[in-house]
Amino acid sequence: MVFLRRGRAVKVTVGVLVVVGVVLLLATHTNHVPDLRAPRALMSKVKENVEYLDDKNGNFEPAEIPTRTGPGEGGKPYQLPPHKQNEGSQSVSEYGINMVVSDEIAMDRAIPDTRNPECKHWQYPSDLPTTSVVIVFHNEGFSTLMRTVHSVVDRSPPQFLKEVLLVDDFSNKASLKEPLEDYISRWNGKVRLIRNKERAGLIRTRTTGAEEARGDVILFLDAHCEVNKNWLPPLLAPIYRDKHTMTVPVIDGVDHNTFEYRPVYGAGSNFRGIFEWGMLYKETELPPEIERTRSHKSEPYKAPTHAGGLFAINREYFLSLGAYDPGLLVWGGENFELSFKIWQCGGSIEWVPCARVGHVYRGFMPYNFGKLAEKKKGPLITINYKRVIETWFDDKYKEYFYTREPLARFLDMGDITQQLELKKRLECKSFQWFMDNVAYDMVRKYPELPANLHWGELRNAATSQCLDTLGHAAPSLMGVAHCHGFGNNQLIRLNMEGQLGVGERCIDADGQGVKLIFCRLGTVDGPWQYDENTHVMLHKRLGKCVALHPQNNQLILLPCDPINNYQKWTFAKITPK
Ligand code: UD2
Ligand code: MN
Repeated sequence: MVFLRRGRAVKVTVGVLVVVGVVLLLATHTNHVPDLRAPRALMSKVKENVEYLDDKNGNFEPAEIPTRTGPGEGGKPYQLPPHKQNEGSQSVSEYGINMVVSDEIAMDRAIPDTRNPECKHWQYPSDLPTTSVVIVFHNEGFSTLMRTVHSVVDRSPPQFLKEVLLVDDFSNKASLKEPLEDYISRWNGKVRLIRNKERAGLIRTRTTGAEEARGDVILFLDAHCEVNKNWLPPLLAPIYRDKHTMTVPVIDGVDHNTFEYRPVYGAGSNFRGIFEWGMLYKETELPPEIERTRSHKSEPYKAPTHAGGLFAINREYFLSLGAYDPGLLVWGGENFELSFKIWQCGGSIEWVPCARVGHVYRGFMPYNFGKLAEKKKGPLITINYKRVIETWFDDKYKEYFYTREPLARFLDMGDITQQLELKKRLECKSFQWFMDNVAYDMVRKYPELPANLHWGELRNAATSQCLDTLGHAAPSLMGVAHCHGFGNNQLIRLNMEGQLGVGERCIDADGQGVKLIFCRLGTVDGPWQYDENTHVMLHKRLGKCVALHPQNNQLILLPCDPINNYQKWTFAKITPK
């Protein structure tokens, strides 16, 4: 487990070379080239490795900071006193974040070190690339934005931090005008601010940030983050080794109400980013194939995709990939676009357990898409997904997306000629290659989808109402409601294997009624059979049919009666609005 730079190898003694040989052999043997120098305590297998350490290498672990007390210190939750709670709730509706709480907490508070203890021992080269941390923001709260900046400046070795580049996506809050400029002047130019002249959305604003950045590496963060101890070197080292590698930190949670800092999972667990066929982002445990090749749980590992907000990449490499597809609008899908592009066109993505960053997950999106959304008809995020899959998926896989999101077929995604040209010019590999070599564990959870036999609103013949999730999250009872023709909670699909689905959820039934449930991972079949002639929906396992109770309007299963209108259902067409 050695991180060796070519130039330095000449200096080492013959004895050391033998050890290096053994190590390299081991590495090729396991078909796994480790990224970082192993924790020294764990090196005994290959002898002490002190020889490889030249004095310029280091682990960049900062000194312990004396514990402070105060609101939110140590990542503890903070509760407002009663007389401030009202104001607090109001700020949540404005920002999706309790800004009154945030304002009470020091902008340079301490947070718990959530890393695997091994992380303290990794050694990194001394000449890692310089970094521009790029933070795009639109109407974010001042203290959360500045807490992000403080954490970056305070927890990054200064020689690797070229700058923090703030890119304002046309915010209109007074606190983000002069007060922001005044505040960042304390960093004497290390923190730079540029502003969009009109709203561009987060995706295009990130591309602007990349173009303007001055560091070798660009590292994107959301505007409500707190980076954890010694987060930067582990993200830079894999890029230093191979500049076609993009790196991703592990994202811890910061509560939007109390600012409690919570590790997303224990230091011993590792997950990686995947997606389901409706292009919802998911995470899954490291597959055994990868786990087997690893000698340390704190080592970086390859991952098919990432959540989107937080990652580092060589700036020129990012720009050579065309940055983000400029046709993507505002928010969503850009994480997939970049991931497929990187993997299929010869690069790779690594998740880095020793880099932890806290992120405030908001309950809702506090901003609207403004004029950017008016220009496009149809749900903007699905349009983004469509651009991405039409560019990067093979035909077979495109069908899975349209099976899961049938309305997407009718959406206008704009022109993707340039994206297809880029794919050709860079001689990118097929999506099948990506599925076979990178995301091979995905089908274990999200198998290839059988086609839909029917989809649309499921209308009852007696009341003309439609089956509806009623906006409830699974698991919950399904109901009926006035048919609205927009799809969403009323867009029901029945596939060839008898699975009834709505969005990413499935429908089943028991003695209590018809239920919205979590689909059983790894399966695509279900208990349903629809009779196109009699219009009954049979639950094969229970041998009964879906009926609407004439008195209480609830859904129940009854012995099938094809004459009874309360048991008759038709799939009615939905067209995108
Ligand atoms: C996630 C990502 C986010 C982005 C998004 C999909 C994480 C932790 N977050 O949603 O980075 O990839 O998925 O696109 O992975 N912003 C603008 N202009 C806008 C809208 C947002 O500059 O028009 C800024 C916003 O202030 C924030 C960043 O973009 O700094 C991300 O937006 P978000 O925090 O609302 O996205 P999030 O975390 O829900
Ligand atoms: Mn965010």
